[in-house]
Amino acid sequence: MLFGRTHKNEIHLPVKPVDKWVYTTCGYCSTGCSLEVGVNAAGKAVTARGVEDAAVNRGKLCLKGIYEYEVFESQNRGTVPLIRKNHKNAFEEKSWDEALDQTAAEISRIQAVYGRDSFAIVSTGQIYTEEFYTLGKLVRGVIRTNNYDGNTTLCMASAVSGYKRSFGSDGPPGCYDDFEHTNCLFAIGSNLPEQHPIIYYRLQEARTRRPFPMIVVDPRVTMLAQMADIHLPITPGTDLVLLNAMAHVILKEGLQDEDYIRLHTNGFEGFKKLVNEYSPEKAEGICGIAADMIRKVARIYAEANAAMTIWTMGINQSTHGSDGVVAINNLNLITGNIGKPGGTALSITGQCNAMGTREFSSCSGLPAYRTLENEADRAFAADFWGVDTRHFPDKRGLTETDIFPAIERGEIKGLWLIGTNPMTSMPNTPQIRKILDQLECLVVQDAYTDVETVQSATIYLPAALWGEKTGVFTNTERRVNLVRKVVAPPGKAKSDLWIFTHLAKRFDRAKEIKFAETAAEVFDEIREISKGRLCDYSGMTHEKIEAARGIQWPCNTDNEAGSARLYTDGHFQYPDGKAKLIALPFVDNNEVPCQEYPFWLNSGRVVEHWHTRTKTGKIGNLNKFSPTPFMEMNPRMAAKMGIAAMDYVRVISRRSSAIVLVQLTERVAEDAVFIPMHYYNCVNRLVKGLLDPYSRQPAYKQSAVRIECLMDQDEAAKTAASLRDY
Ligand SMILES: Nc1nc2c(c(=O)[nH]1)N[C@H]1C(S)=C(S)[C@@H](COP(=O)(O)OP(=O)(O)OC[C@H]3O[C@@H](n4cnc5c(=O)[nH]c(N)nc54)[C@H](O)[C@@H]3O)O[C@H]1N2
Ligand SMILES: Nc1nc2c(c(=O)[nH]1)N[C@H]1C(S)=C(S)[C@@H](COP(=O)(O)OP(=O)(O)OC[C@H]3O[C@@H](n4cnc5c(=O)[nH]c(N)nc54)[C@H](O)[C@@H]3O)O[C@H]1N2
Ligand code: SF4
Ligand SMILES: [Mo]
Repeated sequence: MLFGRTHKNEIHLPVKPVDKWVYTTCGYCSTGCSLEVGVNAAGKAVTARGVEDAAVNRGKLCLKGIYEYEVFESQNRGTVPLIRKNHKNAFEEKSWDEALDQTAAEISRIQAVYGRDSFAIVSTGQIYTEEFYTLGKLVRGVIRTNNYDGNTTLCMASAVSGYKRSFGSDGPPGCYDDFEHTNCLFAIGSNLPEQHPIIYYRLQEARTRRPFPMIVVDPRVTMLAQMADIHLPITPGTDLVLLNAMAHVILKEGLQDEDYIRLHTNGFEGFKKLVNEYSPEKAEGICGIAADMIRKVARIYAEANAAMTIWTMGINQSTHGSDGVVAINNLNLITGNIGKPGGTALSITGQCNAMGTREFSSCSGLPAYRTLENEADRAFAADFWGVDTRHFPDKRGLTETDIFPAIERGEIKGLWLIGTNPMTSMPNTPQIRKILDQLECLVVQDAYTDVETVQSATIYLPAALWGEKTGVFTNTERRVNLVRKVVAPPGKAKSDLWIFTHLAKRFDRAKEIKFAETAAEVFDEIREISKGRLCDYSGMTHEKIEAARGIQWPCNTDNEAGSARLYTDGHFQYPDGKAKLIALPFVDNNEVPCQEYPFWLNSGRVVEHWHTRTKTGKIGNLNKFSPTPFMEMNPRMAAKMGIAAMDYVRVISRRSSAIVLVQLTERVAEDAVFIPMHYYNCVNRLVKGLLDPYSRQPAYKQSAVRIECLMDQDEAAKTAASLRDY
């Protein structure tokens, strides 16, 4: 006899006639999945599929990638340039000529009246590398403001800073294939299954084939923590203490790799002296992890033939973000786990092209990891572009998080935002609104008109989105991958590349500088300018990239197929070729819970939404999972406070307050709550966002709040809705 449901209806997949499949790379997270979009005979995108022979995703996609093609027909796309006198007036539709003339005129006027650096520019991690490169040339060569940054300061700045301090350069040394070789995975402040689902799939596939211990450090019981062998629910903001104590145990018990330390590092003595002060017992008192457990994980890590660490925002978004990254690098250097299969310190990147901006946007320096501080680098870039080297500043200007206070102080009068929405994503958003409204000119270049920042804009430039233009992204493992144009942008929207090159034409000083107009031509320039650098693209072309389904830099004539790992020979980017071991004392400077604000406020992401939801909030199959702001709260604490599931509560910090629905879950500790970052007028009204001293990245993960019950739930629902509607 047969058991089970033997009589099943056949599965019928809806027929979507596809005329051609267009090769792209997903435009959400930095996993970098290859996906093909199916286009019908009428030229409409109707479906998508993962690319089976792609090294990254092997045919798989997460739910965001599957539905990404629906953005082509999403609501509230910008289709025409808009201008108004100030944010209180109504917008008027304008031609591109009028909008670009006015943008150039405003930049010139503000610079003439208040000085070169009084006009600031903040871009993104979500446009193509060719666009970043062109923007960099426009800003450094033509506009010449030094107050130019990317939203990557909210995201990857601590990883960049930490890599530079340890290895002498930015650049993640490892790759996803390291999961196939490692004997221990240490994941700290990263929730891979929700935020990088396909990297997680690669990890799980490797663990299924060949089990190895996974240790997860996160104050919240995330999906990754649930899959771990050991979960360390650390006291928020104290990772540095745990990492120092692990190094303490390793050195005390002689588990370090002496040869590696001697041959490839500097600074061992000072480092040893410092970690000697961080006994597991002392660490336990600060980070809340039992001393014996610290000893245990340190031994597992150091005794593994190959051990790797991955991390994301739990480390980067902290007052010791940069130090946390250096501490991870320290741990890997003393155990000889850099540049070897399965032995690495791999920062899991955020946005689809956060790497591209680091490599080529010239935000914090000059193209291909050149720096403004280095005279030879300045001379090279000036000569390459045909710019007088004296126009380059000799150190980087303000970061995004310092640009806003400078606007408040009246030092910056004009701002151009490209592909970022600080009115929802920066800490303390009520203050951000006041600051933006203070500007004489705010230019917003975005694909959508309902981006909250547009409410304060004087000029709005409608941009084409992913898949409406051609170009490349670099993913977490340094893999450069191609997005081909699938459909035309709506209305008069133009690619960012088009906008940059056409804006450049408005400035007399651009006359001597050549701006390539197509992505393929710009890519040729990138190949040339990167030749011989760590991020060498010289062996790649768009066609080669598509055929290989992505190529990892460095790629040149010696390395035609690209490079899986950096520093395989133990030679680092410091002049003497050695990495630095750096002593890192822990400074406890966070906002911590107190009697008046007794809860830790943690914030982050859910799998179905992307950041400020300008894209995913409009895709029905994604938005339906979490259409409203909510807060995870521990059921025991909720019961003590008389709060039931799905109640509205008011959450109050020293900055402001927000109203959220309560979701009860054991994922959070009794003294902690978690609110996703995706909703306007919500968690970032509350977040303090203290800055890391090196990276200037905000500590989004640690603030103190209190919770108030609301008697009139109908009224609360109305207030919550009105807060969202601005
Ligand atoms: N679905 C989806 N995926 C995304 C994104 C998205 O918006 N949606 N955004 C992309 C971007 S830009 C980024 S940067 C990444 C972010 O990817 P992740 O960093 O993995 O995601 P987050 O949820 O921001 O934070 C990760 C974890 O840090 C933990 N954490 C909080 N405080 C601490 C602490 O003090 N110590 C430690 N060790 N951990 C702590 C949080 O509890 C949380 O589980 O995701 C990328 N992928
Ligand atoms: N509380 C809290 N806040 C956080 C975080 C957190 O963990 N907690 N995480 C921080 C992190 S890691 C990040 S990365 C930031 C993200 O913060 P933002 O960058 O502000 O968020 P996005 O919603 O991704 O904004 C990108 C914008 O670019 C537009 N866009 C998309 N594609 C294109 C294009 O091709 N061209 C142009 N011109 N525009 C385009 C989108 O419509 C959108 O408005 O948020 C930060 N804020
Ligand atoms: S894992 Fe990231 S890159 Fe891959 S499909 Fe999902 S959102 Fe896109
Ligand atoms: Mo990010």
